[in-house]
Amino acid sequence: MERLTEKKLAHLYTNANRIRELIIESLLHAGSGHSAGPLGMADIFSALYFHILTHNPKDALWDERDRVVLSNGHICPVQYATLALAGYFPIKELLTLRKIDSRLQGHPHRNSIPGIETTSGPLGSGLSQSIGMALALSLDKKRNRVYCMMSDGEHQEGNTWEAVMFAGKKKLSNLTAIIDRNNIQIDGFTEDTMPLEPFRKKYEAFGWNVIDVDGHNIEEFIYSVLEAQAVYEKPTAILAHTIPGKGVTFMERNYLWHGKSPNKEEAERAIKEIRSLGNKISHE
Ligand SMILES: Cc1ncc(C[n+]2csc(CCOP(=O)(O)OP(=O)(O)O)c2C)c(N)n1
Ligand SMILES: [Mg+2]
Repeated sequence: MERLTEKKLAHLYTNANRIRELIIESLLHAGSGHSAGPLGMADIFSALYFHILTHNPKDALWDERDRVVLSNGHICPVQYATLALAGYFPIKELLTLRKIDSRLQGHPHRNSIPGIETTSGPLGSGLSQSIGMALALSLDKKRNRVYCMMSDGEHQEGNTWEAVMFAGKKKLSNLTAIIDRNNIQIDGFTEDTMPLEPFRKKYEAFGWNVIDVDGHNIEEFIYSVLEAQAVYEKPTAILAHTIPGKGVTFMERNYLWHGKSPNKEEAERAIKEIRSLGNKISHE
């Protein structure tokens, strides 16, 4: 990973807000879809694709690439926007989100567009898939790393915990789970629906290294990934504390925006607000 300069950091925040704008535009054109999760993960996706990952947008299946598995497939508008901005496919294609015959379906399809490693949507499968990749890469003595993007809500799926247990046993240090700890799920707060706390202790009990970070502090997030890379004999879970809907005040922390897209007036207000952020540090 290259050194993180002030200039690069500002660039990562600018890209995060550009990603937010693209999310809103694509959701407006789609007329349906998920707003809160994608907006909340924009800073992390910017940090990943524009600083952390070893990847090549012109050669998506490059053997040396790191793998990003989007286990919580419903937040794909953030991955689509990031992939387009990084040059995997044309930005204008984002306006085809959720249209019939589009490559950008409401939940990602592996063979549709470059940069998507797995088909997802049914929650709770991504960690097992990531483990398969991480185990195969380590058996082949490859240096590629696997990043599994997960949500807090999908930890209510039992098979997620089978995967957590297996990765701990196998000491998969090339695997990093990045968990969107935004405290919301489809119809309420996680702790009201099915409590996950003590979240950190559960992962630790299964043999994982756990790091809590502010998911809107890109610098802090990048350092947590560097720590994960330095830890041997344990997989790492980064508990990224995020604000659902981050960047659009009227969506922030409101679970009703979990699976709702903005109308024209809401989208205009949202884009105006996001543009006013520029490269301002998101967590300030
Ligand atoms: C196996 C499975 N069960 C149910 C759903 C329906 N579903 C889609 S998103 C979601 C909420 C999960 O919580 P989380 O991912 O934390 O939501 P977010 O933070 O993105 O709002 C549910 C229940 C699903 N996609 N897969
Ligand atoms: Mg959630």
